[in-house]
Amino acid sequence: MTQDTLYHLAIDTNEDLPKRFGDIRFVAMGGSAGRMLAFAKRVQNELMNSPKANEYIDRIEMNELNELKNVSEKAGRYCMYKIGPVLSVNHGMGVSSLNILLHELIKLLHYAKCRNVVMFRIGTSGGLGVEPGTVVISDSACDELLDDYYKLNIMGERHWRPAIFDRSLVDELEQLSNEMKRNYHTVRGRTMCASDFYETQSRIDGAICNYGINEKIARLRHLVDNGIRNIEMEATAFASMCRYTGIRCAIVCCTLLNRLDGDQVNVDKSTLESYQIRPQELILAYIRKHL
Ligand code: R2B
Ligand code: URA
Repeated sequence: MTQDTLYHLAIDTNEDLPKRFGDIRFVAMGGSAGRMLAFAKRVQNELMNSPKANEYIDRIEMNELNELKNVSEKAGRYCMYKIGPVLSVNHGMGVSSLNILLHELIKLLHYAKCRNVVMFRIGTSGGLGVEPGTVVISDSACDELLDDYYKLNIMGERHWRPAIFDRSLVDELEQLSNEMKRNYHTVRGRTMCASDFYETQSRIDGAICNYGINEKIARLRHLVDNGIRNIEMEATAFASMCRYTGIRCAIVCCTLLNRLDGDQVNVDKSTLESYQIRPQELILAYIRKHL
């Protein structure tokens, strides 16, 4: 389009997008705004300590207070930071929120004439049969019916779009994580994308629940038997939208609990923070390697 408003990002094509965003090579996203600001600061620190710091310094968007600038602040929906070749942005919770962001982000990258961009989701999830704090690198994504597709109703018709990840990227992340010094497990596995946090994730602690604990455990074991290692709420949309538009992508999530042991997320704040840093460390290692 010759004129386009990326409404939820508060960006439009009236400005020189190739000049401002044309150097983007890595996009990292995760649900929470705070986590993506924290990641942006880690990237800033990494770039400022790299041999090419001089090159990057003018490519980091700062506000009047000399802090990282939320370039989408005016829209009041997502927080987005530009740190040299890296965009760090939060996608909110669930497929619908992620879908809106991806449409506008992919258009932004197109208008800015970016090439060979890699996208990551660094998220949280519920683990299945893994110790809390384990990191899962998704090698496939399915919905609650165990179909490896993102299903969309478009123009009155059901569309099934394959939710497939780039195998070479998954292999590389697995290899990188094996080389990292760490005191937690990292596994590769299938990720189930649910459309809510409670009933479609087989929880029994929601406001509405029509099954008991035995049915819940049987269901979760069935998921484990089908290779599923974690449950979250964005994977099928992320994998399929990136694949459809030719963008390499990967999802790395920490697990906050083992769902076979319970439903409540009640880890203390510092433990939670230490878990959430784990996927960030891996993606930062990838970016460092490819800078
Ligand atoms: C993981 O955590 C969020 C729900 O708590 C959701 O965005 C997801 O995928
Ligand atoms: N996010 C989810 O979607 N599920 C969990 O159990 C934990 C985090």
